[in-house]
Amino acid sequence: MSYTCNLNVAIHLCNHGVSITFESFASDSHCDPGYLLYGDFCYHFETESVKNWHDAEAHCSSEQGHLASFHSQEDLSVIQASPTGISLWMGGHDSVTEGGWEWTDGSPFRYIRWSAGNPDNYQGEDCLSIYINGGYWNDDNCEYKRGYICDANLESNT
Ligand SMILES: [Ca+2]
Ligand SMILES: [Ca+2]
Repeated sequence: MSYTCNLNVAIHLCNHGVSITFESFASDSHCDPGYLLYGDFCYHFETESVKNWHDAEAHCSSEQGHLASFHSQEDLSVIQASPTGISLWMGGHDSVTEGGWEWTDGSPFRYIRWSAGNPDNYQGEDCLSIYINGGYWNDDNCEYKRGYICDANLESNT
């Protein structure tokens, strides 16, 4: 397996052939260890250990955050990756009301970037994953074990 890692990427983000580059980030002095500051949020990309969606959210919560929510194309620009074909969990789900998507952090679910044909609720998919090659979203099987993206806002870290 060959790794392609940008020099400004923390080394723990580079595995499974994944290259995740933070386009621009300032000092991460306001973020907890393992988190990188981007915009108003601290992000942690976990690609080394995989969990089902609920366990991933539980892990992010244990670090005073949530699975990540995204609200604009600009937000999503935190993720710049080479083609990899992996999907990571984000905080969106429609497990309360089918088709009623919400973010685990309680922020409004307005911006969407579904991949073509999704959400399709295939066999009852209720959890949102982002396909790193392209950044499009899929409603996905919550029981699949995937890497995930946590975010935590700055306020909760100060
Ligand atoms: Ca669904
Ligand atoms: Ca789907």
